[in-house]
Amino acid sequence: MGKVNDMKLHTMLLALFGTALLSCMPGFIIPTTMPRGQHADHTHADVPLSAELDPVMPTTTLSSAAFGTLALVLGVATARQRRRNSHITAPRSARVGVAVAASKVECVGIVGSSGAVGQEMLKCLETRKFPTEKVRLFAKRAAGTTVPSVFGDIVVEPFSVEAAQECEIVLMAVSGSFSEEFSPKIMGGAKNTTVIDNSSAFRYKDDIPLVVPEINGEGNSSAGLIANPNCTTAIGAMALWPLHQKYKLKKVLMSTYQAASGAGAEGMAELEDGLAAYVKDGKVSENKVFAHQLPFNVIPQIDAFQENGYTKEEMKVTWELQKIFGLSDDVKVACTAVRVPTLRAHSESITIETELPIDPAEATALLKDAEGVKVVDDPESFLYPMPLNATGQYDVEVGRIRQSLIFGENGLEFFVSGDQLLRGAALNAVIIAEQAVQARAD
Ligand code: 2RA
Repeated sequence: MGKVNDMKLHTMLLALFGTALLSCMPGFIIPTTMPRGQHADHTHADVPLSAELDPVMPTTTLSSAAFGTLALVLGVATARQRRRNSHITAPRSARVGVAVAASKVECVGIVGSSGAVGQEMLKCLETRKFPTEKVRLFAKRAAGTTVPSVFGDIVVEPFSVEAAQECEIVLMAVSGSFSEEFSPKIMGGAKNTTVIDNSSAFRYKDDIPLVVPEINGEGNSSAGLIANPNCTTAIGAMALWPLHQKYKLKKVLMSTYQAASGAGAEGMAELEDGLAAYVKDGKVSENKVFAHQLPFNVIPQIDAFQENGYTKEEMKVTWELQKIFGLSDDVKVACTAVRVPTLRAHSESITIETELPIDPAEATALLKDAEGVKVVDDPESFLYPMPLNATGQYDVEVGRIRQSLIFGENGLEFFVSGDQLLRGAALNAVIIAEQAVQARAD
């Protein structure tokens, strides 16, 4: 075999191996590029990777040898990091649902089940052994297909309010406009259906609870309609809440590093295709989803700019932390949200000023005990939160914990990485559902 053929074979093997390796990694999703309606990053829907009722579901299929090589590098790095972190304990957030084992419902429905969030919801129901007899899946284009699951083979159904109302719990992984129209129609009915909505449609309505279950689930789990927060808020909230309880937040300054998948399957595809084109032709392909080229770049704009100069993504952090934590108006929260060329898991650099003096060692001990938080903070051993490690994990990683040079003994700085499809979407919704099952039994 000639040298060129040898090289081709070598490259193909690398591609195949890289792809196979990634497909074995839980939570590491590589999308096939299936065109959907295009949306610029600043206007994208609030439910990443899930469309109205028939989102693209990324699966592991890569054709480009160049990208396979990239996948190999990413895969090896992830596996290596996982091994280095193998001392870290299993997710504590799993404990939140344990109490529901004694209660059970007949049916849980997922609307928008073929999107990434919908699929992650099913995985969470499975891995957490959700106490239900049956799971029903609703989607448009995927209707009629069969999804094997631990609940048996599930035939995906076309959505109808009547069918969804046959479930006691319905998880909505759809766009804001779809949810706005149908969630109120689904809730209640013969089964007194509880709707848990992952869109932004109801988040800021006074009479709808906005819930991170470990924080304000209690007392909110018997509501007919419960909203899930934006992923950026949910990830930061996990670290901020225990600190707020003990030291009382005065100011929160957040800068985010948000993965391409926050902008949907098209966002991931644009990053991958751009990198593949660069490897092949030395030129990144044209951006359509993001306002600018994402490969080799960072973009300080996510969602639309508001009159005050902040983007909507940034204001969501302010509005939602205020609502979930019940913060008074004199607690100030500000965020700068930035898109970075990673595939999955968002990271956040957070600085806080607190009313009470805050000692980094004491704060670290507090965070180690906090539900849904994993402290990864051993800089000497190069251990700190990173999106590659946070991918596929229930817990949000917190590290780089240090006294703030700005706020002195009343200030702390830290870095957070969390899987936004899990903590920021599917897992959060499923834990809310577990609490709702318990509330129905009480
Ligand atoms: C993003 N947080 O990353 C948004 C998705 N809701 O774009």
